[in-house]
This record gives sequence, C-alpha cells and structure tokens, in this order.
Amino acid sequence: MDMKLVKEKCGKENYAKLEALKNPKVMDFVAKYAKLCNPDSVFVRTDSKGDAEYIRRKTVENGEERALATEGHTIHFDGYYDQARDKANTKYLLRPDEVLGSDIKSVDRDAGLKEIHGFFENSMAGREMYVCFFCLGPTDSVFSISAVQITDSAYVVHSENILYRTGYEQFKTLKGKGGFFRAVHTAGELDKAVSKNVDKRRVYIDLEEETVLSTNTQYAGNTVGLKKLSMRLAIRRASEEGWLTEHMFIMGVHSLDKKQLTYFTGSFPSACGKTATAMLEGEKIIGDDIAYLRSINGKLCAVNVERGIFGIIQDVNGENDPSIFEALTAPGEVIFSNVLVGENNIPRWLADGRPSPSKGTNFAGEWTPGKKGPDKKETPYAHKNARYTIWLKDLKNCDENLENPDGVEIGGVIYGGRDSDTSVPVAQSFDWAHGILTQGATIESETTAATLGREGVRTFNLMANLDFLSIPIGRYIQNNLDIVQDVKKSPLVFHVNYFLRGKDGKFLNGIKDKHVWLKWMEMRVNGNTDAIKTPIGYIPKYEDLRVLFKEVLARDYKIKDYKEQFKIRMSECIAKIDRIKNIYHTKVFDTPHILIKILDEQKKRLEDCRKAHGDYPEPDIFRPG
Ligand code: SPV
Ligand code: MN
Repeated sequence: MDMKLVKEKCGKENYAKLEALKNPKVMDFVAKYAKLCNPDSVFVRTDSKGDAEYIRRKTVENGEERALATEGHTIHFDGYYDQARDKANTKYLLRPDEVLGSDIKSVDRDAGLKEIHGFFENSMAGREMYVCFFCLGPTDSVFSISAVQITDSAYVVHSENILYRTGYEQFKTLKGKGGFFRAVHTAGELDKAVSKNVDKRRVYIDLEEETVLSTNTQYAGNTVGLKKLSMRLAIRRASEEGWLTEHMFIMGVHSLDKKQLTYFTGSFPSACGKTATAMLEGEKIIGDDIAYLRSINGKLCAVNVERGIFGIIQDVNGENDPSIFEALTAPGEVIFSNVLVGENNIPRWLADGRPSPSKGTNFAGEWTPGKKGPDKKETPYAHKNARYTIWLKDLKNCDENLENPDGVEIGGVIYGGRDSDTSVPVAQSFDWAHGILTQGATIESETTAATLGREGVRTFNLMANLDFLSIPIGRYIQNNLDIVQDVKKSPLVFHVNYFLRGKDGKFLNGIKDKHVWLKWMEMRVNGNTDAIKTPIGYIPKYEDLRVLFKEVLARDYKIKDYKEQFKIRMSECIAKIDRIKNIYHTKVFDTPHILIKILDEQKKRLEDCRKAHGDYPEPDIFRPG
C-alpha cells in the first residue's frame, strides 16, 4: 500500500497517531480510501479532548452545523430529500452463491463495490478526511467491538463522539490484529453544505470484510457508520459467535416501593415509543436503540452499544418527556437536526408544547406558514423525523451501569409495534419460546416517518429488526430461541401496544399509560402478582391496574376502559396469524418448524374460544392462571 501518500496527506502529527497503533490492517484501510477518495488532508482522531474539540470546530467551519442560542447547542440540516433512512438503497454486497432471503435487499458484491467505489473516487478532493477510532459497547468488556470510521463529514464524527465510546486506546490492545468494523462515508457533491446527488445515495454493507460504505447522503441513519450500519455487521458476527444484536432499549424499572430495580430490554420499530419508554420519569435508562445480549454465567446480560441518543424530537415536551425536554433546553452538548431555527436562534420542533412559530429557517430554507418545498408540498416548520443527539450521561435518569463492562441482567423483554386494532395494550407470553415466536417474530407495525416512503402501511417487522438483518430470518429466530439455553431463569417476554384505537378512531390509551404497563411487568418478573390466562398469553387483572394507575399516574382507572382495552379481539388476532404464516410460508426459506407449530396452536386456542364466547370476549371470562 502507498504509505507515502498517507504520510503526505496526514502530516507528521496525524501520521504519528496512526503509527502508534502498530496495526498494518488499519494502515492498509486508511491508505486504500485515502488514495481512492483523494482528500487534501487526513485528520486522525484519538481519544483526546483536544481532538474532539477540533471536530466540533470543524463542523461549524465546514458549514455542517451552526451554533444556536444556548451554549453547546448546534443545528445540522440534511437535504430536503435526505431526511430518513433510505431502505431502498441500503443493500448487502453478496457473492453470487450467498442468499439472505427475499425480504433482505442485496446487490452482487463485485458490481456493488465497483459502483460505490466509483462514487468515492476523488469525492474528498478539497476536503479533509477524518479517521476516527471508536468502541461499540463499553470498553474493556467481552461485549466490546473496535470500529474505525472514515468520513469527510465532521457532523458524522461529532455525532459519533456523542453516541459512541472513544476507541483509539482500545485499538492498541488489538496488537496489530484485525477483527474491527470499518465504515467509510463521503457526503458526495455538496450544495449549500448538503449532499446534492441523492439519486446516487448508496448504503452498502460488506459482511465479508465487515465494512460499511455510504455516499451522497448526510442523514445520520445512513451515514453514522457505527449505528444501524455496524448493527448489521454485529448481527452477523453475533450469529456466528452465539450472542445477539438487537434493536432494543435497555432500562431499569423500580418496584413500587423503590427497593428493587429490574432491567428490561424492548424492541419497537422506529418512531413507536421506544425512546419514550426507556425515558419514563422516575425510572433508569441505559440505552434507547441497540443492545448486545449474551448469556453469561447462567444470566442473560445486555449492554448498550452506544453512550448517547439519536432520538426523534417530535412530541418531546415538558409534559410528555420532561427529562429529555430538560436536556434539550439546558446548556450542554446537543446537536439538533432538521428542526426549525426560530426567533432568537431557538430551536423549535413539532408538538414541543409551545405556541407555533411564525417564521424561521428549516430543512427547506426560510420558512413561514404555508411555505412550499421543492416538491411543491407544504413543509411543516420542522421535519417529522427531526432529531436530537445527546449524551446519556447528561440525563438525570441515566443508570449507573451504563459503562459496566459486564452489562446488566435482563429480567424482561418487551416487543411492541404500531397496531391500531389487534393486540391488547400489554400481555405476557406463556414462556420464552411463546414470546419470541408469537410476540417478537410476528411484529407488524404501521410505517412511520423514520424511513422514506408512505406512512401508515401495516408492515411485517420481526423483532423490529427486519431492516437490519444480515442473516436469514429463520436462523435469526432460532438464535433468539437458543440464547436462553444456559440461562437459569429466562426473562419473561411481554408484548405492548400503545396505539390501539376505539371505533371512533381515538387512541384507547393515554401517552403515559405505558408507565403502568411497565410497573405491571416489573411485578410479574418479581413474582408479585398473578395474571389472567387468555389464548394469547397472560393479561393483567383489573385490580392490579386500578392500583397501579392510582399509584403511578394518580388516576382512577375505570373497569369500562379496562374491558374495552383488554377484550381479546379474536378475529383480528386470527387474521394476523394467517397474515404472518403466509409471510413465513412464502418469503422465508428457513422458517423454524416450531414457529408454525406455536402459531397454529395459538390459532386453535383463539378459534375454540371464539366458538364459546364470541368475537370480543372481555377479560372476566378468563381465569387467573
Ligand atoms: C431508527 O430509525 O430506528 C433510529 C434512527 O434509531 S436511525 O439512525 O435512522 O436508524
Ligand atoms: Mn432505531
């Protein structure tokens, strides 16, 4: 490899930083992309505060971020057509004989590499290339994975500095070996600091080299190589090594008497209340998006892959999410993206609990009410997928185990989705396999603004992880079943639905009711109450919820509401099983037999029950089990 070129572009100081790693694999990687992308210079980021500061300065100098009124706050805009994950152009690079399944997008490896490397060529001319070292998961842990990011976007590095642990020193412990994830991103041609050629936007994942490549985009979900891109690599690696990478939050829930803290993980598709759950007032957060899970000494343990949050800002207000709202309005390091910069340089977002603004600057330029975007559609003052990037440690409810290299023991796993008419607000599965198969592997959710495309379409999304799967679906399900093989007490598995609607189309639950469901789950995990056995699993007794609503939300929970929310919707549940079975029959080539068996058993229970009790039996026909 051409080290002379790297030396030249790095200059003495940056080259010394690379050399100190004593890792030829890193050198080769940097040399390859320095040659191809041809930046003017290369900056190497170590774990030092000075290097982080340098990047922060660059974001402003490059015009990628601007300072806002509050100290530490900046705004970043993505292009008008670059406001979410691009599922259509995110693909695995596969050799001709490799198969992942029809629901997982792929492109021929050689052709894909040629195409994206073509886009990379000279793409950094006139710019600086940033070479940055991070660690996924806590450092010095069995969970740690070293990762290196190359990009020409200081915003990407700035985001990663908040979201991931620094990993330069950890790279030295590799002692020259590989085994690290690699990410390369170039923003491509720019127009007013945003990627111009979105038609050439590509996000390619090379499982073979554990490398992710993206170009002509800036939206963090497509560019931050350590987030969903590395998550795809980690799913593959986990499958090979016998652990799990999941699209899950990790949180601690206190018992009512506050004496005990029980940890839960939860999988929800994007924009379905995942962060809001993990952030519930009075509870503890470890992570809101990606978890690694391992069976260790008879326990199922999890860590947060990240140390920050890249969260959806719409609906964050003092009433719904006081902790986040506080972090977003107090001085501290926050990157806002695609919100409105309103009067006095104050960021404004949809449903922020303040009167609507009348002017400002947003992702489409100068904004006033009625303003149309380049597609002639009226633009809201802030984008629905506008986001904030913050440090977890800046939140007052951040749990002390965030950096624990051993992770935390998981007591319960929660699956959820956006479902207006089928599932009850909360249910517990009969056992681990029943939960994985009927609650996790059957998630359907109505699409949201977190991905490009139409909203509100009911979409299959097993474990809320379909977008990120890098292994065949059947194998992934089997891995989930197997993870508890050596676990002494399997976590309980739950399903929640925050989006159930009544006949009038109105939501049946308030936004805060989820707190009650969590407290009920905590009671179940610790064996503090029994529950009602139905064909789909256990549901709460009215009595328990009445007490919990009073204790947690100071509200009277009416029996009428309970009956409406927790009646079992027989026909809808059966129809869902039929839809899901059809998917597994037609689209998945390696469905585990047990999945169909368990779904058939559930269908039979529902049909028998429907015969005896009609279409919408209320909870009181069932018995405690
Ligand atoms: C999600 O969409 O699930 C996110 C944000 O967490 S992104 O980084 O876009 O994946
Ligand atoms: Mn996510």
